[in-house]
Amino acid sequence: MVNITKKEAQIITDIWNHLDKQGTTAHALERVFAVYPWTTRLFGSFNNHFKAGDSGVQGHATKVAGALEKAVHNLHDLDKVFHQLSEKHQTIGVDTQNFKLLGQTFIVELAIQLKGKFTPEVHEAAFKFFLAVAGALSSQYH
Ligand code: HNI
Repeated sequence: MVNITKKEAQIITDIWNHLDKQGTTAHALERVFAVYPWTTRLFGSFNNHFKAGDSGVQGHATKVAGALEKAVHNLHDLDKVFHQLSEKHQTIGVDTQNFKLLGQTFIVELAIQLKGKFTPEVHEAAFKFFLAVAGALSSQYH
């Protein structure tokens, strides 16, 4: 269980509210597909089009960003919020390690966008957020 402090929750909410959610998520996906090519394995329907602007990636970014939006608003109840989504990912056959990889590339996108505002505190808060999300998405795997 990740303990997100009140201050960290505030930072996470602040960043999220000011973010280009769709664009950032699409770029984080492009990056995860490029840096960890095995993550493309379950996206055969994308026909090898893994750039942020490609329609498959855009469509998936909408779904992922929608789920992250829910997470930001339920930081202390993530296992419950992601119960079904965790089951779904297990059924599809997504390796739980991949959740952490996407968290990493999302943080890279945040660093690029926030520039001077990307402080160690922001990094830490974002890191804990994605650790909590990955934990919740893994919670129903057995
Ligand atoms: Ni993920 C479907 C959310 C990481 C592979 N994923 C979804 C859906 C949501 C979602 C929402 C749609 C569910 C539905 O239709 O009922 N995925 C998230 C979130 C993260 C994440 C919040 C992490 C932050 N998913 C990943 C990763 C992979 C992944 C890292 C693989 C590398 N997801 C899938 C696949 C599907 C999927 C495959 C089914 C295809 C699709 O597009 O719906």
